[in-house]
Amino acid sequence: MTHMNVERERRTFSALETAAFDGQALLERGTALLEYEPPAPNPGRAYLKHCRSQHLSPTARLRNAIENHELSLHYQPQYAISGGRFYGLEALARWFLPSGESIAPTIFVQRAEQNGLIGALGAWVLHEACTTVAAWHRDSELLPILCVNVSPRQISHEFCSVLATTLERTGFPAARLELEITEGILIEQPELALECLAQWKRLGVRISLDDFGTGYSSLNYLSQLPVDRIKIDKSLIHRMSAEVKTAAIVRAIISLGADLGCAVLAEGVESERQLTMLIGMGCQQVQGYLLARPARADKARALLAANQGKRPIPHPYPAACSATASSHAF
Ligand SMILES: [Ca+2]
Repeated sequence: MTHMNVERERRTFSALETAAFDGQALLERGTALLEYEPPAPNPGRAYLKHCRSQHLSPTARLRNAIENHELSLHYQPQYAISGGRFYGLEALARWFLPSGESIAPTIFVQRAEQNGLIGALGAWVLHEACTTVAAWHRDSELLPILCVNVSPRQISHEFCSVLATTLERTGFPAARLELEITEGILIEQPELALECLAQWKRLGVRISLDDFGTGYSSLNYLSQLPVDRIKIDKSLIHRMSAEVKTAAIVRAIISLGADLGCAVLAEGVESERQLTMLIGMGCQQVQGYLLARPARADKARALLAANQGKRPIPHPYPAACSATASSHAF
């Protein structure tokens, strides 16, 4: 560990102590304070350059990558603030070219959404994540909450079938799977979206509302969607230390979550100040580079093992969020 890392760790631990956060346990588990890696410059240009070198269109190249399993998954830990306990893992798709360059997820996910490949990409991510973590469970009883992002463009009856089939074939317990959606799912085909979410709930899967606080963020969505957890968008977390009004919004979302019986997680926590503020506001869960960055499956598994031993994590939040949710959660 470099001197900079050591110093950063020391300062962060001090902040955690001040906030009565169980930072010691967190740090001892070796998960904290990994260096922030800036995104590659001009990620779109690197992708186009690569496609030209392969004499393929960007869409055809992506299709090949999905079919040939060139993508991989990284897993970013999430922590419960109380006790600094490992809460779960968010699966994140990554694409590394043979040259070692990586294609930013924003580039290939957007292209997949625009060119009809999002179904195949989403199905692969779900299957790969469930297969990987189900194997951890079989081998060593490790079973975190597994969070998988679902694009609004994936919402379909076909995806519901993919979900049911994946759970059945991989043996991954539905109650440990959490699908992350955004309010965008209600914009294009709201009736279909609500139908699909009801099907997910019938399968026993949990649902979180991702990127909350951006876009429309209509409170009406919260009453319509059967969500179990709210994830506060990282843009709010980044701005709240400098903007009093943004801090007030974050505090209000945390309070709203508590009133609705939803867990609330803050995304993109990158500084001690942000963490201390969130603890003061009563936030329950955090995710971000301050604590741990996304890691390859083997590293994520090692982190989980170091944090949890061989004990499964107790179910983190028993109640669904909205009145609508309870009608679906049978
Ligand atoms: Ca997410």
